[in-house]
Amino acid sequence: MSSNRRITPTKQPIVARPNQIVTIDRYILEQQLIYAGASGDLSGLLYDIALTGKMIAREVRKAGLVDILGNTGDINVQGEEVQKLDEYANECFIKNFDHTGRLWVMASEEEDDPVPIPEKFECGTYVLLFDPLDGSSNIDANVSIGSIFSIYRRVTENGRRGTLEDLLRKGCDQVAAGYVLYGSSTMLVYTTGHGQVDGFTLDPSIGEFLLSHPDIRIPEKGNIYSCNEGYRNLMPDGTRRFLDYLQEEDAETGRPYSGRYVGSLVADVHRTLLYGGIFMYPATTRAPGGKLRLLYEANPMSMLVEQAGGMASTGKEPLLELQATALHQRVPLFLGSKKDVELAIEFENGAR
Ligand code: FDP
Repeated sequence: MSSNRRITPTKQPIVARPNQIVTIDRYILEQQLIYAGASGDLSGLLYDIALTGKMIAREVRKAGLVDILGNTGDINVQGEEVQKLDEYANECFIKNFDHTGRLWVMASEEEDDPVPIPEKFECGTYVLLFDPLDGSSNIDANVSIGSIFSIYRRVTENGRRGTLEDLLRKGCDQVAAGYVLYGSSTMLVYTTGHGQVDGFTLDPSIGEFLLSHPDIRIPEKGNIYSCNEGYRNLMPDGTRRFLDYLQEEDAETGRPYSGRYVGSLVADVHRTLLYGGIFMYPATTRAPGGKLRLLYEANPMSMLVEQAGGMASTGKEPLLELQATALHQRVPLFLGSKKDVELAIEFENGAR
């Protein structure tokens, strides 16, 4: 059987009832049981994401103590070298996934080249791309940051290891995507498609992610826009006119919209998923291809938003239809409530 197959559910997904405690392990297992013929490998990958998120969260929570616990390069009280958080997060992903036998190849936002599975370990049929610590310029100010992941089935079958061909894909081929948000609490939000997006909050006292946001649906229209307006003069005409439109007063269409921009993609997308509205990082004269990375940021976030009922676009075309041509390719990104993104596209294309 081709490893690029899609398994369709044979039963209805479980929906947690209020006051029920559902751990992520139980949830993943029960979701797997509704897919007859599922190998369990995708479930295994999701367990490993949860573990990796907990390990990174533990270190992120200590970030402000750096002057007490030691600076990067110092030897800490356990005799270990103190690492930069983004390096730690990157290593954590690689070490937690390279030996599982579930992956064919990996790629990290922190690494120039694909990350192969070492010869000494078994390979699997899945492909993992990740941004181990996104928004890292915010760490020292104690602002929310996150890890983002994207999972595909492999396309090459031959040889012992995956290649670039397995990694350079369209976002619509993803089989799962999600993020871990290190905010006022730690949350894991993921989708495996089928129109279902679920959020889990880490209860640090028991070390478990508990289902806290089952079946997240993004409002069809919101009243918040999220964008770095510092670059307004560098943006295309259409984007500037769209911003003007959002700021005009018109009670009937709920304008003006409120502005919210953390500058940390995971935090901005998380708010957009829950409250609706639009997040945009358009092309600018300084970054004509956009700033955000297609494979590590835009694709996984777009899959989540679309599975929650929203929409994602480059401003010109559906984001998830874009064929990647380079590992660290950048892309303009507009995502959020369907009606708000549709409107943005009209402005981008000069129809308004
Ligand atoms: P950062 O530079 O802090 O790592 O792509 C990374 C990212 O943050 C995103 O998390 C964030 O949405 C964006 O860049 C912020 O870019 P600007 O500072 O240009 O607004």
